[in-house]
Amino acid sequence: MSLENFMSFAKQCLRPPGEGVYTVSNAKERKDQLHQKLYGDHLNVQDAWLTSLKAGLSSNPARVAALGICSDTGGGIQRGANWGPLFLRQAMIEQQQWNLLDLGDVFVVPQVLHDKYLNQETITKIKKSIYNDENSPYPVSPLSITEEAVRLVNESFSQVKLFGIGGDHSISYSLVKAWAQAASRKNKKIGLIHFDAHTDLMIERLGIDLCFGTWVPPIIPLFDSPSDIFQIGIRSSGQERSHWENKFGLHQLWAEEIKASGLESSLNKLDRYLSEKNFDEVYISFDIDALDASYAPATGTPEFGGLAPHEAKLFLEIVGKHCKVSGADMMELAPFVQIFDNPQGQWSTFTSAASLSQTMIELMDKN
Ligand SMILES: [Mn+2]
Repeated sequence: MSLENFMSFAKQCLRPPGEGVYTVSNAKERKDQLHQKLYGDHLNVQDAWLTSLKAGLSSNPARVAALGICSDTGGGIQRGANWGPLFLRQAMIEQQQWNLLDLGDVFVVPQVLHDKYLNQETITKIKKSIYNDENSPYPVSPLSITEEAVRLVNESFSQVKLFGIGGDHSISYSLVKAWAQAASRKNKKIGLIHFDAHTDLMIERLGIDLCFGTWVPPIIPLFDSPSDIFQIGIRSSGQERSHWENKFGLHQLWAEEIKASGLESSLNKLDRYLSEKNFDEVYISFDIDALDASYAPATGTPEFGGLAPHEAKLFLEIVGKHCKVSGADMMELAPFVQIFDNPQGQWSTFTSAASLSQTMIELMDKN
């Protein structure tokens, strides 16, 4: 029954991989290329996707499943992260690293973010347009649909761990929220390891409390203690580290501290933190701007002075050494953003993101 529930949700709210960005003729070649790689010469992509989805979800072995969320409505400096899921899949396929169960993409109406910001009239109109049913029980905005997707997967397929691909970082609000609620129902002691150049700790930005800069505060109460959240790579902030740590009670390791005290001692710091915390399960949220802008310029707010990909990988491995990683995401990949004059920017961003995603998926697969 719950497989049927999920399949009807998928038919309404999800689309085949790469199809979450609504286009009629644009990007057709790129989407076709991905479908050819995933489903061979299948003429009907929708059928091929639903068949593989059903088979994947009804088989028992534990596995990692990918969910693309092609929304950049919660972003705001440079948009374009809606193309992240399609491009990351392609990069990982090129590196022969795509052997996940692919749930597909959340179907995104690009002008809406979360259902709580919409009036009833708008919700009804969107339901009529995208579900052909103004009384549909499903939500209509990307963050709300994402939350429902994670909830349904956790409820019915406990063998599946979700890897989310963004999209702007507001999506992690939904991913982490639904993951944390599922874990706390099982009485698990949970932690969040968050890689980012920015703290994402604003209470509101221009009055919006769920966006790329504000998604962390609303998820803090879902942890036993704010100190169960550890942020790595912070460097672009109007406030000092002590301001954030005192205000919120979480831990931060800034990029300049990593440079000043050396990689070894910074890795040890995370190592000690994780041994003391002894989490049952952790979630890793990775904003690609945690990497230095020379490696990852194709993102909404690239920042210099950040981590090199191999340094980020070492931090991830420390997490995997201590903890069961039961959820993860890769966020803020914006292939068409070109802020700096760097012709290799798109390539290096996606090569780095693909290999770090692969590391996170391996950690999730491991236990
Ligand atoms: Mn972020």
